[in-house]
Amino acid sequence: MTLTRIAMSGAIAALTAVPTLAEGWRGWNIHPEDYPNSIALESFAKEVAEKTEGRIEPQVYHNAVLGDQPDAIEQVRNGGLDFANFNMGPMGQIVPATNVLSLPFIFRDVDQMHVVMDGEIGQRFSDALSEEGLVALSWFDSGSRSFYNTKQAIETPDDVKGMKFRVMNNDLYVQMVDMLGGNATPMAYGEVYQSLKTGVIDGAENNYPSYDSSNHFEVAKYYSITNHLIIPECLCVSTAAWDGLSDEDKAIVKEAAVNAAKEQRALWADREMKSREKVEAAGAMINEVKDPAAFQDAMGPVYEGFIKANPDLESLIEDIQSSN
Ligand code: GTR
Repeated sequence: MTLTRIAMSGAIAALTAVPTLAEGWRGWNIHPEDYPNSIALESFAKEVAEKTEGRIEPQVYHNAVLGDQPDAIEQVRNGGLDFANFNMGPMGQIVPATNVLSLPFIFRDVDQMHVVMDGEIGQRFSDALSEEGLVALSWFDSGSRSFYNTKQAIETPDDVKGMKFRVMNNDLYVQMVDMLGGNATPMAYGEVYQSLKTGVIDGAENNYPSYDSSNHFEVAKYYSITNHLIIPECLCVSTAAWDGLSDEDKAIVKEAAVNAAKEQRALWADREMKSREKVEAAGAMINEVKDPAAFQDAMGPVYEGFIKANPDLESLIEDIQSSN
C-alpha cells in the first residue's frame, strides 16, 4: 500500500514537501543481466515506475540470488516476493493444470505455443495460476528444449540409454527421460554446471540461450536437437501485490507486462541465433536427431499416465493439440 506522509516542521506544515513512500516491489529472475528475459524485466520495472510516477518501484534481482525457482514460486505465492519470470516447468508441481505445458511435444512449434498462450487457452492457465496466488500478466518465450551431454551425439532414443540427465523439478520430466531409457535427476539450475563438470550427471536439456548463458556448453558439448519441450514462461505478480493496486495502477502494470513480453520475444529470436553461433564457435557439436518421431512415439506412456491421473485435463490437451 502506498503511504503518504506530510512532513511537519515545528508548527508549520511544510506544504512543499509531500513525499510519497513508494511501494518497493522485489522481483525474482533466474538469468544473468544480458539475457532477453532480464532485459524485458528491467523494461517492465522502468515502465511501471515511470507510469505510476514512483508509486510502485519494482526492482529485479537477477541470477537467482533470491533463491532457486521452486522456492521463488512459493515466495511469490505467499507474497514474500512481488513478481517474477517463471518457467511453467517447476510450476506444474504446484498448479497441476500447468503440467499440460510440460507434456513432451505438446506444441507443434513455438508459433503454435504463442497462439495458444495469447488466446482463450492461455487465459485458462492464468485462471488456474490465480487460484494459487499468482497473477500471470503476460507470456514469455522459452524456445524449445533439446538434450545435451558430455559423452556422445544422440541420434536415436537408444543413445539415451543409461545416461543420467538433470531435469527441472517435475515428475513428468523424470518419466520423459525414463521412457527413453535414461535416468533423470531433478536438480536446481545453478547446480548443473558443476554436476556436469564432475560427472555427477552426463547431461541436461535446455534451449540455446540457456545452454549458452549457463556455460553448460563448455562442459557438455554434444547438443542434439530433439525439441522435446516447448514451455512458456509467465511474467507473474503475487496476488498480494496485485490486490493492493488501484484499478489505474493495475492497468499500468498489465500494459507494462504485455510490452515486456513483446520485447522479450523479439530479443529471444535474435538471442537463439546468436547463442547457437556462439556455442558452435566454441566447439559445441550440434546434430539433428535422425528420426524425431521416434522420440515423440516413446512418450505415449507419459500421456497415458498423465490422463489417467488427471482425467479432467484431457480436454485441455485436445484443445491445445487441435488449435492452429
Ligand atoms: C531456462 C528457464 C529457467 C529455468 C531453466 C532450468 O530455460 O528460462 O526459468 O527453468 O531453464 O532449466 O532450470
